[in-house]
Order: sequence, then structure tokens, then C-alpha cells
Amino acid sequence: MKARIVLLAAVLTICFCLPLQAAENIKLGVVTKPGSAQNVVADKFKELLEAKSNGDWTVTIYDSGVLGNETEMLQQIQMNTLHIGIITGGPFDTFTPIVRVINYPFLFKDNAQADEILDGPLGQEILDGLEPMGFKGLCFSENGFRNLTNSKRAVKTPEDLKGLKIRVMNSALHKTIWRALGANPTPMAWPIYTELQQGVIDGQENPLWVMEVYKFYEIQDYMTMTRHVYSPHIDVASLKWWQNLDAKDQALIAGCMKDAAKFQRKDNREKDAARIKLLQEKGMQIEMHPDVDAFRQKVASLAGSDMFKDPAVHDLLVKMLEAVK
Ligand code: EAX
Repeated sequence: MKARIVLLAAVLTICFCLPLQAAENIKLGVVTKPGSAQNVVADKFKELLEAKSNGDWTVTIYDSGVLGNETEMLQQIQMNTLHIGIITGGPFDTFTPIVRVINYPFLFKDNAQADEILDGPLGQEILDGLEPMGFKGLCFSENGFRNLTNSKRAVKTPEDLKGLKIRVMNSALHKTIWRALGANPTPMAWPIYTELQQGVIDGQENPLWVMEVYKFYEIQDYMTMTRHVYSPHIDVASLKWWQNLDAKDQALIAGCMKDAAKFQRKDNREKDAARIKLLQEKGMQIEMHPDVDAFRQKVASLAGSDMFKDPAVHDLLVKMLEAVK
């Protein structure tokens, strides 16, 4: 009995006298479901940060849009009720026109060029340009090059787009692109399966993984490898939250997010060949060689349009177009 009391006293002493290291929890949001590009980044970030901090940091992932759509999550990040989001480039458009520079059509030749620019000084300028809106831009992971799908007909040239109702992201630039290409663009937040299924829209555009993970092959018979926009995710933190972290934690979190982004881009690209095969097996008719020059022609004057009338944004676009030459 006495021994038990001594033991209990010892346990209580340890509990009350040792400083307890409370784990700090990060709330991270993605609009997409498990297996999606955004979720691969989120899962890797959680794994890396929890391991490297020996559990001092934990990450809770809110996926499948439980926190709302990407615009709503960005608002929560501004207010610091959400710490981090892995958000597609498009929806940032309603917060700042600076992101239009990276959503510009036919900008990057290939993945290597996208990495070089986005990981370099121009990418950093875009990330820094988000700060006045309350976002701390950490780095870029990717959705990937976007391709068109639809339920009506094979599309090889812009003429084939006439009359097609194409869902686009909530982005003035994306809407302008699809109007210039000759389609009938309808901005809509993610997800969009039901709208495609019910025929509210005829088509949409997204990277290959989306057609697989969201089973668009069930409801979209035609795909065209337009690769019209390279779509990064911007991995952002709440600036309010970020500014209250000490430098050591900032470096740890930013480093884990960069490593997660690198891992995810590689993972996404390695899977693309198998995805094309799978989508064909599922019955999609894929136009591998559309008349890309004709599509490019239709959007050739975009740089001089209203979309880039802000002088700072226009200057950045000019620098970007020079860098990708
Ligand atoms: O990642 O809204 C979109 O089209 C995005 O690409 C979507 O979040 C899938």
C-alpha cells in the first residue's frame, strides 16, 4: 500500500512538475478527395513535419471540401481560422491579378521549364506578391498541364469548340481564355461531377489525374490533349499565423512543404503515361495531337488585354514571357 502511494506521488510529481511539451496543431485544407494531387502534397507534408519535429507539430488535414470551396478556404486563411491550404492557381484570381501571370495560356513548354521558373526568382515574386492579401506563399506544387474533356464530340481545332459549354475555374483569366478559344465558358467551383452528369455543362478542363480520380471517363467520352495551361497549386499559409511563429519553426515548416511539393510533382508526372492508358481502356476517345498552333493563335493577344492592365502585373508578365522564350 505504502509503495503504491509512493508510486502515485512520483507520477503526480512528474505530471505536474515537468514542463509538458504540448504539440502544436496545424489545420490544413484541400478541396479534393484522397488520391488527388493536392492530397498527395498534404499527406507528404504531414508525414515529413510530424517526423522531423518528433511530434512537436501535428497536422490535421481537412479534405473533400469539408471547409468549403477553394475561394472560401482562402478567405479562412486570410482570417487565420485555417493555417495552410494547397490551393489551385485559378481561384487566387479573385484575390489578386498577379496570379494570372502563372495561369497564362501556353506559357511553359514542359515540366522542367515550369519547375525552373516557379522555383526561381520569378516564382518568388509571385509568392511575395500574395502577402498584401494576407497569404504567406510557401511554394508551388502542381495540378499539372490541363486538358479538355467533353461529352459531345471530338475536338481537334478551336472550331470544334463552338457552342460547347465548358466549366472553368472561378478565374476571370480562365473565362477569358475559353471565350477567346470560341467555347461558352461557365465559371463554377469544384467539384463538378453532378453538373457534368446532368448536362448542365458539356465539358471541363483539368490535368489527367482528375479524369482518373474523379472518374470523369464515366461521363466524358472525349478528351483533347490541349495542355493549354500549366496549373500549379500555390501552397499558402495564413500570414497572421506565420508572423507569430519563430524563425526555427518557419524554416522547418517551409522546408517540409518544399520537400512535399517536390515529391508530389515527381509522383504526378510519373503516373501520367499509365493514366492515358487507363482512360483509353475506360473508353475515352483521346485526341493526342490537336492543332495546338490554332488554339495558341486564338489567345495570342491576351497579354495586351484588360486582364493585364495593372502595370505591375503587366511588367511581371513581360518578364515571364521573356524568361520562357
Ligand atoms: O484540382 O477546380 C479545378 O478545376 C481544380 O483543378 C480542381 O480543384 C481539381
